[in-house]
Amino acid sequence: MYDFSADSADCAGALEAALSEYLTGNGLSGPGPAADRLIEAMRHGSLAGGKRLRPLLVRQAAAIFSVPRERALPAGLAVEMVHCYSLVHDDLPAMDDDNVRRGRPTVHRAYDEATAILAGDALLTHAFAVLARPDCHPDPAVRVALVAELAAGAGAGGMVGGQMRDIEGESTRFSEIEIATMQAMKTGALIRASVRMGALLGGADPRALSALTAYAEAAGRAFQLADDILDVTASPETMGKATGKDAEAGKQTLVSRYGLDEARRLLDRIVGEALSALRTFGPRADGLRATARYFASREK
Ligand code: GRG
Repeated sequence: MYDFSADSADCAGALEAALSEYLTGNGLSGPGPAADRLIEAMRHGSLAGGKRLRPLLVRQAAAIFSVPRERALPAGLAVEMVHCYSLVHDDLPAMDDDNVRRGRPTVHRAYDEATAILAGDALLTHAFAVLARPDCHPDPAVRVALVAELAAGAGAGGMVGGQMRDIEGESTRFSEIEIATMQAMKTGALIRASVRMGALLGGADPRALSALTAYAEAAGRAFQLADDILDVTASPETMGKATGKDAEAGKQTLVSRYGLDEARRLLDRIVGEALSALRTFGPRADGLRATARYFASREK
């Protein structure tokens, strides 16, 4: 039987080790050596802490096609590096202006703003270098497909574009569809890319890829809705109110629009959608099933 706790802990451990090994002077050198301060800031922004859910999704989607977990690690590493870069940049004064991330000072607090910008840039850039390496997949066509998938998820039509819409929403009232679109891009696009990259590693046919895309889109919505619910319920000051840190910062969420009870009902429905998208897959999709359920029940 699939054990979510064991698999997610194993994935997080493997990811942390691979990331730590990659983020050394040797791994990062180009025509010249990477500056120590830059390497330290990249390590600060990506190692220690983090649930490593996106690499887990890559691994779980790949498992449907019997891809061994270690073969899914480089693609998972690339997605996690993009995720960590987005958090480093999201914390900057020009964005959310946060002082703490994963229980530690944010990169611009521990170093300085310019270093945090550059550390995020370098994490993003090297993510694609990881995908280009032959150990990511022996077939260069698959590696190219992985690069295109991650770029689409991370770029202007995905995460970065969603962040732009989120910023625009601070001065415009969004419709519910606009909130959902912004969230599908900002948070959902990288979750979608993670699942699809696992499917690409496994050589999924178009039908399987489309079913897994439907799963990923629902899972991404569930993840964001749970995040918005936690924003309200996990903080003692806002407990029971439909205003958490994000809502107070002017961010529009489905919780601030519907209220907590309706948001919780919606979350259950979305998790149901994610699970039904997996109905043609057998027990090998139990990992993805467990993650969708975890998204709805997580406490951090
Ligand atoms: C700045 C280009 C750019 C993009 C920022 C991802 C993002 C877009 C902003 C993060 C803000 C945020 C808290 C969004 C809510 C959803 C989310 C991505 C939460 C953090 O992801 P987790 O819970 O984090 O997987 P860990 O720390 O476990 O990796």
